[in-house]
Amino acid sequence: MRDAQPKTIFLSEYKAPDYGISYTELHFELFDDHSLVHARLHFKRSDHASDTATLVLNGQELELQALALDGETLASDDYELSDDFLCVSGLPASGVLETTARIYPQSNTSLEGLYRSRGLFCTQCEAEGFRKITWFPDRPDVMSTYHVTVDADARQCPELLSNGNLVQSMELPGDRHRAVWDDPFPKPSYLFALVAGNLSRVEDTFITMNGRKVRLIILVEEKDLDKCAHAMDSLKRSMRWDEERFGREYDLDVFHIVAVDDFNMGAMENKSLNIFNTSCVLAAPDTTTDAGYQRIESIVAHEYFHNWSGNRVTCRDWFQLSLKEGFTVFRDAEFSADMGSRSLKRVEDAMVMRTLQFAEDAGPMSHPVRPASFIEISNFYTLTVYEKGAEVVRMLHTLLGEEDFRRGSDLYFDRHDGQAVTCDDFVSAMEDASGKNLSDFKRWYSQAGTPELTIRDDWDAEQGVYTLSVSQETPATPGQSDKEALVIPLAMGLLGEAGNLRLTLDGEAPDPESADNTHRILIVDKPEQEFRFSGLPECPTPSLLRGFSAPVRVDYPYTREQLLALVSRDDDEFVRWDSLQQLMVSALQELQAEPHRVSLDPLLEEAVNAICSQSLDPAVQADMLRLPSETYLAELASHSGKADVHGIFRARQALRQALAETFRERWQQLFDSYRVTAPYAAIGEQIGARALANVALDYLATGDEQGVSLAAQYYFSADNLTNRLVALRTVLREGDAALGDSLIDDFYARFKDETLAMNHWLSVQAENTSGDSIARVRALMEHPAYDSRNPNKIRALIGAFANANAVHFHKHDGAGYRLLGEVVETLNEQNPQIASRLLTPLTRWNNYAQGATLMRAELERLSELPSLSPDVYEVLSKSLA
Ligand code: 0A1
Ligand code: ZN
Repeated sequence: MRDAQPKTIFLSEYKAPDYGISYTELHFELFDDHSLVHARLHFKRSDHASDTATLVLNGQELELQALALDGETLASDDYELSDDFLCVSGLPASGVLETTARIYPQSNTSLEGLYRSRGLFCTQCEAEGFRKITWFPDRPDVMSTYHVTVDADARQCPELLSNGNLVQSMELPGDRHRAVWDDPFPKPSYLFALVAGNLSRVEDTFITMNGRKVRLIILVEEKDLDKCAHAMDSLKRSMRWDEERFGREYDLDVFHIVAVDDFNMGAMENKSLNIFNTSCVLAAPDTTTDAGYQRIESIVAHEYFHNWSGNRVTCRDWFQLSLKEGFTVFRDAEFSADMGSRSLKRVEDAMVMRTLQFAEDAGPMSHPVRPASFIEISNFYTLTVYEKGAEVVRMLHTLLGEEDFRRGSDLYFDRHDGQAVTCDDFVSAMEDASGKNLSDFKRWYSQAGTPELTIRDDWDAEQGVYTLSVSQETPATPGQSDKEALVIPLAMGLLGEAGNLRLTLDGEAPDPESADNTHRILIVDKPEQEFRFSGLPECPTPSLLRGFSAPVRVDYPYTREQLLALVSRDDDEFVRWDSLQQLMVSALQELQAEPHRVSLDPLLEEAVNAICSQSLDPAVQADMLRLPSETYLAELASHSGKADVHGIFRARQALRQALAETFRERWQQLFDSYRVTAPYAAIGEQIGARALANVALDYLATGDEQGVSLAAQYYFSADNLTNRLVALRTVLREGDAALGDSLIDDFYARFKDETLAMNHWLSVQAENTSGDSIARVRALMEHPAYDSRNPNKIRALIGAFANANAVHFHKHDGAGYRLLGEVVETLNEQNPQIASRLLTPLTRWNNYAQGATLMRAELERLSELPSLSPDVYEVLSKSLA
């Protein structure tokens, strides 16, 4: 926390460093009440730097104990020490700078740098945490090899780990011991890691494509040893997949995953020593949902894939964050698609984009995939950098095709191995490998906001010619009022009475041989364009943005009949899902306008019938039959006006009720036929069946006493967390309060010692809209199951309340906003990263008619606090601008 106004950093001001550090020796002495960090930095002046250049080292919250150059203590006029820097001048062209820092991991609550989680020493250095460990040029373009010595108490810390290979271990006097680690791969400081503590291990091996044996080690608290199998399997599958799909082999003889309870994010890809939030590694049927199992698989894969896309080739500066994150999310999404169902993964990713990323892109923190400026980089680990960044890579894949894309990725890794590079370098490799000019495409990296495609059509019955007119527009975003046209791959087809029609696009020779002549990728790259299809026997219905081929909104005036046709018969499962969502959205909008309307639109009824009766992947079917979420509906409403969360809530209740009643028999049939009776396994087949049976159960219990008792029975007979939570949520929503309370108590009695299950217990109650949610959340903040310093608990209770209980968060008296504001106020001092993330729902004040004034007032109150962290300051100042 500093009092000076935080500074904005600009991409345009990037300068290569004046000194490199080729080799870094660190010696840690860990004690209970403090730690000492001795560093020996082997520096070398860069060719471009002047002889008098200063060596600038970042350092925060460090106490200087010793400082020497090439073995000689430095005189005080040779260096300058401030809160954030150590600057040394008068240096030779190369040499060794030695420092000793005293630090206090036990009182580090920010969870950046070296800190303690349940006694365990662990580190989190991305993005700028290394500077809280020692003085160093803490920027990703300074890559160094590391040699790390760790000394600690032998009984408290039997495990001493760092990156690379263990080269020595020995006992020391006074019941202490030492381990020495050497990492031969040059890396930026953000990939440094250290772990010391009492952990138990699960071990396995992997034989790489070239026959090398790699030891795989997962380290957890002893009580969690039985929850590691799923992560280990996921790791082995990821390693094989990266060899097969991207030709990437693991490069060291050992790979560690360590699970820690107190962690700001999901996980971290430190070289050979990944550190994970326990919630992203540990899996057991009673404490992990199906979605949790899938999330663990994809995060384990994501972190592993970073070994190439992030570690071997890293980012030149933090503006390039999406270079590693967008590419790695694309890689993990492809992995998940290959492990499970491709259409399901696409539908679920599109849901996240449209619900959350579009909202971010339209809000006050909107920024391009490659931001041009920031105050605090931690605020830019966003859906835009990660998910939209991955969509940008996916579009490149679509434009180039799998073969050229793979060639481009091979070239990128070959060309830049061991370097810190930019998004431009990535695109250049794709250009050079494919021979395609991607200079216009690159605007996706620099332009913020969600483009909107307005599509209209014309049918010339006489000529059999169908014309699509497409125009694109990207709305202004903060600091970017003028937008240019983007290159948008628009995947599409045309649906006729008997199925998808063969397509002949003007200017394209008909190709009767092509097996795939009902599907096209139109390249939309101008403000306005026309695409003419000839030789058509009938006026078609356009099937647009198949597979969510670009992160854009589409405005085409579908009739309900057309949507029904697409739901029932289109070839593309994303379009089928989306069309049913559109039918539900328009039914919900009507219900909002006319709350007493009773009858269900017959076309929606037919569409639901069609989906229920076809044999589709049950997991996709389940997503199709679920109501659009309140958050998505609020995002849509605020795109065209203001959102009324109370109206949305009531309309959803009414539509749920109507669907429940109209299809009662269907729900019963689906529930009976998909209910899983075999013992729990987190395998695709069971996960899909459970999803569908559980959607059916939710409808069965809607406004129906018998259905509620069925849900209660389902709760008690569940052998897994997925079913138990679905039943619990349903009973809380539909049953009486006494029954709800008894299940909440039962859940607590069963799982009070399982902290990850307790997180769900907190969330379910925070999201429960019955009764006084605010009083309940405040009471839970005092409950032993809560811990106001643990990010998982904060997200589970406060995050769930603010993001998933809109009617109470937006209570008219502003009590929900105040609750969030109070928590942010405390966290601003304790853990600024979590504080600023938690603020997100308040930053969207402009989307709401009723709450706007009170939401802004809460932001203003916070902005007047005496010592704002840069993290919170940035979000507040941009939200109030
Ligand atoms: N690079 C990690 C995410 C991560 C980012 C920042 C962190 O601390 C501020 C921690 C983890 C990933 O993409 O998984
Ligand atoms: Zn990542």
